[in-house]
Parts: sequence; C-alpha cells; structure tokens
Amino acid sequence: MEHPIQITPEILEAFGLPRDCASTRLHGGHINDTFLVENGGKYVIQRINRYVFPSPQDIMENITGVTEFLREKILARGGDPLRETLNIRRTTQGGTLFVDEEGGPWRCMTFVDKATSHETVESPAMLREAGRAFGEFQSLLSGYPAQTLHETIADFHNTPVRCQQLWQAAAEDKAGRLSQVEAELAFAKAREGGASLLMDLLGQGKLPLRVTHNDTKMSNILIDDATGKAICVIDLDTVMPGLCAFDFGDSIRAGATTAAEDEADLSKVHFDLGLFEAYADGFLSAAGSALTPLELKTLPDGARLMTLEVGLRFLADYLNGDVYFRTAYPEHNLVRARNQFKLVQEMEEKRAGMDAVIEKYL
Ligand code: GN1
Ligand code: MG
Repeated sequence: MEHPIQITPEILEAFGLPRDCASTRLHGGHINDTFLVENGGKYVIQRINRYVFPSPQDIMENITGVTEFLREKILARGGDPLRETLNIRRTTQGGTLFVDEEGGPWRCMTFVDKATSHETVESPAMLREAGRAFGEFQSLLSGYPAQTLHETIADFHNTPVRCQQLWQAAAEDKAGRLSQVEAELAFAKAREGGASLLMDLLGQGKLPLRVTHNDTKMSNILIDDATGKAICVIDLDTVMPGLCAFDFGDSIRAGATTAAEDEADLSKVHFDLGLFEAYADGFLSAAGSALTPLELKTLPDGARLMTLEVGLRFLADYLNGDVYFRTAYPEHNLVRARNQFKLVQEMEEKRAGMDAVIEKYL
C-alpha cells in the first residue's frame, strides 16, 4: 500500500550530517514517518505528513516558538533543556525544514538518549508521572502568547465537527465499508447530543482557552530510563490554544485503559478508575491551582469526549479508506474505533467515580 519512505543522503546532508549515517525506522506515532540517525550524536529525523498537516511551516513556527520559550523556563529552574524539551536542528541553510524532490517536508531534532516513549502504561506511578509532566507543560506555557500560534489542524478537538465528518464519511462511503459499521454509527449517533458540551461552554465564555498540547497520549512523553521520571513532552505538532479538558481527557483515553488502543479483544479493554486517579493526581499537582472550578468539573467530560472523538475519527477514516491514520491491516481503524467506544461506554458507567476523584480537588 504505502511506498517505503527512506532517509536519503540528501536529507542527511541538508541537516549537516554525513551522507552515510546509519538510520533506523522508529515505529511510534500514527501520522509522521520517524527515523533515528546516528553519527556519534543521535538525531530524530521525521517526514511530516502533508495530508494531515497542510502547512508544515506553520507547525515548525509553533514548535520553534514553544521550545525556545520552554528552554528559558527550564534554564531558569536549573533544568537541562537538552533533555527536557525538543531541540530542533536547523538545515545548513538555516531553515527548520528540508523539502525533498517529491515535496516531502523533513525536520530534524536531537534525540533524547536513555529515555523511552512507552506505548502502554506499565504502572499507576508511570501514569502519575505523565500527568505531572503534561500538567507542568501546561503551566509552563501559561505565559506563552497564544495569539501567535497557528491553528495547525482546524477544529482539531471540535467534537461536533468530528461528528459531522463521520456522517459525511458515512454518506460518501468511499471505501464501500458502510454495511460493516452500522452498530458503531448507531453508538456515535446516540452520543451526538452530548458531544458539544465543551465547545458550548467555551462559546459561552465559561471555560478559558489555554495553550494546550492536544495529543497527550502516553507515548508523547519521554520517561527517563534510570529515574522513571517523565522528562520531556514530545510531538508538539498540535500545540494550539485549547481547553485544559482536551489534554487531561486525551491522556485518560490513552492511559487509563487496561489494553492497547488497537486491542481487538474487547473483553480486555476496560477503563480503569485507579489509573484515572493516578493521572489526575499527577496532572493536578502540577496544573491544578490555576484551574477554575468549572475546568476541574469538566475534566471527566474531557475524558469521555476525547475518547469518543478519536473513536469517531478512526471510524470516519475506516469509511474513507484509511487515508489519515497509518494502519497495519485493513480492519485496523475499525478495531481502534470499537476499542475507543468500549472505553466511552465504561466511562459513562463510571462517571460518578471520576467525579468523586475530581471532587477532592475542588
Ligand atoms: C495521532 O501522531 P500521534 O500518533 O501522536 C493523532 C491524535 C490521536 C492519536 C491516536 C495529528 O497521534 O490526534 O489522538 O493518533 N494525531 C493527529 O493514537 O491527528
Ligand atoms: Mg503526532
């Protein structure tokens, strides 16, 4: 399906690296193509997905601004910016991107050694750490000039718009898969009414816009191999103004579950309240004092809506013929959608338990 993407000598040269550096593909992430390159030093070179990000230059401007801002904050608290934030390596021309013959945009960052991006949560302590780091990320960026950020993907966490995109995908049925997803569409339809809660509160001025990460899954944080501490928030492609509940909620979606996002055996997929509490504890210890009471109260809604939303997106992509998320087999997006919907259902059942955890912080 996909034609193999490779690092060429021209790409290496563009970033001032020897043309014969060894490179290996890294398999994390559903969107970009990522490689580890070594020549004594270690670098991550990525091809940005142009279908997903129509304006790679905007992403790089956001990332440059945010990482330079973070660098100052990290230095001020005596930290190590080479390990605690991304560091963009420029091209020999001084730019942040190299564009290949096919128009593919490439970027380079220094690799953070002796730290790991984990696809699944191994312990409540690990999730608490992730929560602390994402909470700290939000609080460090609270002084960032949000109006200078580009909106890299329009309506990224606008759940009602994501519903519309699913209905459109169903109407078009481009891949001829509609008949396989009747139950999932009904599940989504039944939740359309409640899908606009956060956007409504935002529109009414009841929730503040903050600078948020917007893709706070466990694998977008690096955990130090030696200390177990979450040291660096990565994948800054979707840093944009957003709601606190987006970041909190997406981490719960991805972290407070007993199975991988694409576990097909739904009997293994459960929303875990103990993990929810561990994340909430970490996140709120770092960001909680800045949050309004309504922000706190809507964190469980963030969990439910971010999980529903990704389910809608996986399902829409399945109907569209897998054009957005990278898939490993034909039913992959459908499996992911079912998995997320199972979590949504359990989050609805365990809502009172989530509220009780958050109540402690009110
Ligand atoms: C994508 O790039 P990655 O794999 O960190 C997606 C997120 C989804 C996530 C689901 C830009 O994140 O929105 O929540 O997959 N990123 C984009 O795993 O669409
Ligand atoms: Mg990403």
